[in-house]
Amino acid sequence: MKQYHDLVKNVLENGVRKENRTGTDTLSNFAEFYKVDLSKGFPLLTTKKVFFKSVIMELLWYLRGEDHIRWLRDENDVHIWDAWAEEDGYVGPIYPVLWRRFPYLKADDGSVYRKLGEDDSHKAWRYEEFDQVQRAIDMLRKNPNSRRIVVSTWHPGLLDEMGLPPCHIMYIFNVSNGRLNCHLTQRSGDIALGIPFNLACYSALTMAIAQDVGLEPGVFAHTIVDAHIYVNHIDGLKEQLTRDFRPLPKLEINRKPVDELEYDDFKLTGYDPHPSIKFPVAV
Ligand code: DHF
Ligand code: TMP
Repeated sequence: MKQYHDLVKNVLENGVRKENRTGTDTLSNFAEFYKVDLSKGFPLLTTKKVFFKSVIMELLWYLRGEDHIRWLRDENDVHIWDAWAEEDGYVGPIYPVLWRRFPYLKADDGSVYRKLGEDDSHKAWRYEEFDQVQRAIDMLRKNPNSRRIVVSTWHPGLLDEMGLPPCHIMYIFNVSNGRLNCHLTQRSGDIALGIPFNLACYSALTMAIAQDVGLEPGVFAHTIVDAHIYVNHIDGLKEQLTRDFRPLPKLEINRKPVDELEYDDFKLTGYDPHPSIKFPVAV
């Protein structure tokens, strides 16, 4: 994928060295953007092996609405979230909860906030959960031209309860010529480690939702606000840049409602990558 290699080159050449909370410095560019056409193959990098199973399991875990990693780590042996979880698997209200059970309050009269200056002490407030993914699917069916098909994961009131505040802070679906496009806004992106996963995960999500609502997959577009390379990833990435591109694999997803999808419904063919490259993760 040329787009990914261009991103790597651009940050290697122009990145500004920055300290950060992890103790490993980064080279960082502000506001990077690229897009890929999902009709031209599935964007799983071919210049290093990306673990497809981990990508899909992470996506299915996001769709489950849980606040712990037990299904991912203990039942499915995927360990990419282990470092951010407590021993019993608790990670707090991160993506799965924010996608499927975004918390808010509602009063017995239907109001969802206290109007400025209002005395609401006579109202009973209840905890409610908002399923943003289901709303997106419903809107894509009923009103695909809507420009409001947004899933947002930034909840200031919950940040202190999270193992890691969300990096993917919103995604927007957009339908054009019967094709489903998705734009992801990422506040912070680890180019060697996280980005190849994120790009594949959201591309698979777009394809999974497209088949459910009867659209063709379109474009995946990605904005990364702090796009960075950890300095201990530079050598590995330079090695990766010397490798030649191979044809992209194909992903086929069985026709099913998104909530019924399992790993075996995702069929990847023609994936023949260069060997994996070990990049240490900054926790
Ligand atoms: N922190 C940092 N510093 N960078 C990240 O990319 C990151 N990603 C997170 C959580 N925190 C993070 C969630 N996503 C791996 C991939 C994605 C991911 C977390 C970890 C990872 O370890 N990938 C390895 C092994 C893959 C596997 O075993 O399946 C890789 O080589 O790609
Ligand atoms: P931060 O919260 O200080 O920005 O650190 C988060 C790090 O994790 C940062 O390097 C970005 C990276 N990251 C990704 O690139 N993709 C992901 O999906 C996640 C969860 C994190």
